[in-house]
Amino acid sequence: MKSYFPEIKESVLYEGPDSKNPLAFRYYDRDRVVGGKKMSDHLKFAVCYWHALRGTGADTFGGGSFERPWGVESDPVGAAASTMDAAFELFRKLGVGYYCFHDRDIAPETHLDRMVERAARLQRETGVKLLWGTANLFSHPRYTHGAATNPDPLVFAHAAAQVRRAIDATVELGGSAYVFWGGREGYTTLLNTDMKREREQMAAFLQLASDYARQAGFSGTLLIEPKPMEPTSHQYDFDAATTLNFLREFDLFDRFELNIEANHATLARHSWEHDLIVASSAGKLGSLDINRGDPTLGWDTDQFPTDLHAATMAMMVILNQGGLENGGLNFDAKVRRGSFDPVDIFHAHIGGMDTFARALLVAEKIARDGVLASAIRERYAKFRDSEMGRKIMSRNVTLPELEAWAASSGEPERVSGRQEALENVLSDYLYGTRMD
Ligand code: XUL
Ligand code: CO
Repeated sequence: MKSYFPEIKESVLYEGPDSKNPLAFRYYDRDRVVGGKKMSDHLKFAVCYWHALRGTGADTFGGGSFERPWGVESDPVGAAASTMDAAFELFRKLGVGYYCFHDRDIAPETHLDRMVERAARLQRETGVKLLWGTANLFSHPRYTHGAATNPDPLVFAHAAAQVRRAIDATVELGGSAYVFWGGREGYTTLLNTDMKREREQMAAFLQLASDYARQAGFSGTLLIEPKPMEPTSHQYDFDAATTLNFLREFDLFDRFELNIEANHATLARHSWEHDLIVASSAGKLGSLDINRGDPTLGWDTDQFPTDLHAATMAMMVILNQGGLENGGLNFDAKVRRGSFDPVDIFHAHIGGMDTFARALLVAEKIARDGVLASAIRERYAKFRDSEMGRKIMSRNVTLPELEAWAASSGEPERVSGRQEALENVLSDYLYGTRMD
């Protein structure tokens, strides 16, 4: 059988932190037990099919720069088939357990069933599983003015048909989640937009689609992926808080969880951990897209994760909520335009997997030592452990009573937040000796 990545002989191996082999893992040691669970169970990495296999290197100033040995056949089904063979060779050699797809990356428009059959066979042969599927409701010109939020119900119907098929494909391939990303569900000008109506249309779409998923036997998690803008000027699923409000407003809260992408959070001017904590504290953090942006650029650059600090903060949130159940860590990242060799795809994933493996080790040690958690616990001790604190939290007090208490107790003691001291503790875990 043809090999698309002949540079990698069998599979990428763990060689330990001292290894200088650029095609080996230095931290990701899949069977190593961390906090009672295997690394590979904590870190359910998923290769993202669209960027890894279908990425061309195109940007807003130029077309594709990659020449790939797959997907070159003149008939579209043949091209889709060789792309899928290359995909599974990549998954297998990297040793990732999962992948994610859009319907349109694995198959041309009328050939989804055929490609799903091929994917099912390749999954059986390699043991690689589907983390989540989704429908591309943004590339086709019919979706120019949105899919569910389009002013034309016929476009809504096309989108519904496409989602139906993508859900069927996800069920057939045993996917543990299904994602809705509202690519063009937003506006580019309010001069032509009835925002109230468009948000109601979107709620109707999500209700119908989630009804269908359950009827079709999908028992996994339905996820919504917030993003503030791009390609629209404003997307209705702006960030985690906005999306949670939307779900509550339209009585959809029990049906969905969130897939929080790093670069989307930063485009909303949040840190990634901000959006992760917003989702997690509502009990709604289902899955993560683990790319990163470029702090000097204001668009979705979808770069591979290399930032140990950001990855550690993410792993702290995940550990704190006891894992992700049906979710995982989807890369949703692409190699840069100048990194056009197929082997660059390996370097990129190896770096990302090692970054998260290291972040897991740091986050688990931080949790085990309990230093940061106890700082937070102590900070709220007065509220938590006092009679007045409890009365406030149970709303069992009036403003005049609080006024009387304030008057009789005098000025509150001033307590430092110790931000810099805590930052130093974190740095010591990340770069110092607390991990030794
Ligand atoms: C776009 C994005 C999507 C979703 C799936 O910014 O992140 O690729 O992850 O549609
Ligand atoms: Co994404």
